[in-house]
Amino acid sequence: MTTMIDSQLVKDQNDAAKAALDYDYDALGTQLARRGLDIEQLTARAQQFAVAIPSWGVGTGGTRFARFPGIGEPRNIIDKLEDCSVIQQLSQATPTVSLHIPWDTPKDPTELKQFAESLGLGFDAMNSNTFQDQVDQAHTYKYGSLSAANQAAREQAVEHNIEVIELGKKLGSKALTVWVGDGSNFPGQQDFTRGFSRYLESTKAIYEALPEDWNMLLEHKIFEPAFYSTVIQDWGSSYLAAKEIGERCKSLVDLGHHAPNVNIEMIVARLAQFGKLGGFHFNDSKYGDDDLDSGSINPYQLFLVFNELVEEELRNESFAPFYMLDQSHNVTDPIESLMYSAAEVQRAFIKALVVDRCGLHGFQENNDPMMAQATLKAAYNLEVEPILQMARLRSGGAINPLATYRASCYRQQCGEKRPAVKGASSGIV
Ligand SMILES: [Mn+2]
Repeated sequence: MTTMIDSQLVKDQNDAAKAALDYDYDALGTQLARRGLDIEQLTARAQQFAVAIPSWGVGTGGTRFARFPGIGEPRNIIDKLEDCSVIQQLSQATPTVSLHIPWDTPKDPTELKQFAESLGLGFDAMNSNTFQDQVDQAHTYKYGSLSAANQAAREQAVEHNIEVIELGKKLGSKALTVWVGDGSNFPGQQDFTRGFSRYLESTKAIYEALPEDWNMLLEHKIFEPAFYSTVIQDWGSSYLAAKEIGERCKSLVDLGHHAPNVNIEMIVARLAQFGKLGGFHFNDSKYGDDDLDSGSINPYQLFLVFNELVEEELRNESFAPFYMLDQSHNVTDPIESLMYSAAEVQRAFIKALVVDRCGLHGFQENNDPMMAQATLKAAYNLEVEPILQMARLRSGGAINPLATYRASCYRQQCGEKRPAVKGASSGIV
């Protein structure tokens, strides 16, 4: 397997950090034992944890309004996969990549799959794109795609999604994520009911092309680019559509796609209870769909989401939603941000495993809100960093991914071998 960062450098960095880690790990192990928990089991769970990297997330400089190109930014899917492999090499929590088509359309899918495998990477959910027009496209999506009034535009959008499925089959993917920007800017512009009916008809046609072992994930978003109404604007619309379309069609929750203060963890519980929670796009936000790094603004919310996921896992052994990061902004090195975010999501998961479930359920049933919330906080406030560090070390990653990455000078090397491309495309969804 090819590693982009010299494994000797990773080892040297780890050797220097190992004594402190052993001390912290032992101390945490003792503390967890007092709570009746085995640190080794938690570390094994951390090692098994995986979240996919969005191919668009490794691009530097993109915002909705302008681009500020960064040093050595990836120019194509090959460069993007190399950057993703650095994230995986050091974090050991991101073994797969989620592609966006046509941004990442490969010339030869078989070659791309082999190249990814040589870097130790696989492919997660495929993302279609009918929210912008491509060069040489016959019918515009200006007034919608899967729900468009124009039948030819709808057929074109369905056909594109089926092409994405076909490509994904060659790459070893197992899911198609569909997000459409379809909606309206003015009251009266579109008929809510007819638009939703057309969307259902189109997505059913896509679902018919879905392989037996695939899932179709519907991503809802409250607004933008449409500012008055959006066809799949909330989890209710997403759930209704997923239920209409078929058993393997489920809802995908992007944490940034809700109104401020919405109780996202309860949405997660609702969808999971009825077998329709298909996956996540993890990110964080202060105001809207900010696409900031996971856990950077509201880490407690992320923990509460995982608290619901762990509850569901206990109820349903086959529960296995798709986990993806979805972030992109322009002030950090994306490799650093994605490594850090993957660890934040992993941290929320481990903390949720630390919750005294039995105690919590008792406090809930006996109406003791004080102790119920204190039980959650007792897990949330625990510093589980030594578990994450040990999991990375044992999986062959870096105890301290950021420090090791900076010591490698990978970005500077990219700056030399990847000359800047002016006006390269980037996108946020
Ligand atoms: Mn998303």
